[in-house]
Amino acid sequence: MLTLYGCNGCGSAAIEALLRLYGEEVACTRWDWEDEAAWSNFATVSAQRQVPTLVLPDGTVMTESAAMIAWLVQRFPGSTLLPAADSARALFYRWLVYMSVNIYTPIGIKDFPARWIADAAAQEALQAGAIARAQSAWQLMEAELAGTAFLLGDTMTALDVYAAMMSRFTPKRPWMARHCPKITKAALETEKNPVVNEVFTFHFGDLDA
Ligand SMILES: N[C@@H](CCC(=O)N[C@@H](CS)C(=O)NCC(=O)O)C(=O)O
Repeated sequence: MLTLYGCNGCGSAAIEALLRLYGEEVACTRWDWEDEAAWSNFATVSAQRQVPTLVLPDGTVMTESAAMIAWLVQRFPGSTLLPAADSARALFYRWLVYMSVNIYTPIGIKDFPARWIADAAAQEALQAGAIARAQSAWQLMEAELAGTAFLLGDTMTALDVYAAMMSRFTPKRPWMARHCPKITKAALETEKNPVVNEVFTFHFGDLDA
C-alpha cells in the first residue's frame, strides 16, 4: 500500500484527493503545521522534511508534488484526469511544472525566509518579494488560459486539483478571485467534485468561507 505523509492544509491535500480519485489504497499520515514533534519524527522518513511525501510499497520515497502527479497520471492510462489530446497534454505538463516552480517555491520562501537570508530585516522584504512573485506568476498563467470550465477544457484534470489546492495558499482565494477569475472559476468547479470537496474540506475547512 502507498503511504502519504502530509500536513493539514498543505500541498499533500492535492495528492490525497488524486489518490482517492484514482481509487488507490493509501494510508495517510497527517499532522498540524505547528506540530514540531511530528515534523521531527517525519525526518526519519524523508531527510528533506517536506510534504507531500509518498512512500511506495517497496519503500521507495518520493517527494515533489508535480512529480507525484506526473507519476500518477501515467499509472492510469485512459483516465480523463490526464487530457487525451497531445497539445492539451503539453499544456498539462507545462502548467504542472510551472506552478510547482513559480508558485509553490515562492510560497516556501515566504514560509521560511531565514533559509534564504540571515538578516531579519531583509527577510521581511524577501517575503514580500516572494508573494509578489507568486502573484505575478498566477497572473501570467491566468492571461494565457482560455477561460473554459476547467483549466484545459470542459473536463476536470489532475492539473485542476493541483491548481485548486495551490490557489488556497498565499495570496489566497480573495486575491485570486479579483486577479485570476478564470483560475478561480475552475478551482470552484473542481471543488464541486465530491471526492475533492471532502478532502479539501478536511484540509482547508469550510470551502465557501
Ligand atoms: N517542491 C515541493 C515543495 C513542498 C513544500 O514546500 N511543502 C511544504 C508544505 S505545503 C512543507 O513541507 N514545508 C515544510 C518545510 O519546508 O520545512 C513539492 O512540490 O512537493
